[in-house]
Amino acid sequence: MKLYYSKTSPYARKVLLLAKHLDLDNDIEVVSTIPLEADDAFLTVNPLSKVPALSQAGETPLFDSRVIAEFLLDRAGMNDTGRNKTEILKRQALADGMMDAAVAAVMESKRVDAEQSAYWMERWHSALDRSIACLEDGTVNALESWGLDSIAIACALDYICFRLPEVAWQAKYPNTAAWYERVIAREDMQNTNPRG
Ligand SMILES: N[C@@H](CCC(=O)N[C@@H](CS)C(=O)NCC(=O)O)C(=O)O
Repeated sequence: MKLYYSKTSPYARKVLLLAKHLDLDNDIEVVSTIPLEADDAFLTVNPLSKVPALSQAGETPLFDSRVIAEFLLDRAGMNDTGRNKTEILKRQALADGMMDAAVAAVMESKRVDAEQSAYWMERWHSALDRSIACLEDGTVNALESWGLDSIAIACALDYICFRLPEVAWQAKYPNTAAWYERVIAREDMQNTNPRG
């Protein structure tokens, strides 16, 4: 399997960490990809021109990160069912939404000042603050072990620290900060550090 990957993409990091967690990473060749410079070969894998995407011989390619995560969990025979699964997917949705807001804010900040929207910046930053408040109010306590939901949340929080250090959420949300400090020290998180 080929995983089209960018080390600065929190969605791609989520998928790679999940594959490692499921012991499937040896089946995966990581293909470093810059989606904004996508060539025709990559566009046939993902017409949306986004990472991550996953291709396998004889199968249609898979995207986005949520679909790839389901595929990996099924392949490993480790997928949950029922209410437990719904809660895991909800926590992943929160994490992915945090990534969406953070990535959008980062992209907006790269536009020339006169073209930036203060309205959208405020909406994305407010969404981030409410989402971390939601983690602090209970979601972070519900993370029982390392798996899709905790991986997704760890990737989202670390992306905010990496790209939006001005958000400075740790002092306001100490339970979440303590959880983040624990998971960021993991070897797999260190090995997929997007910095540098
Ligand atoms: N919903 C998608 C989001 C993926 C995404 O937005 N990836 C970004 C990198 S962080 C990308 O490839 N952007 C290129 C573009 O938007 O053209 C997923 O979960 O995989």
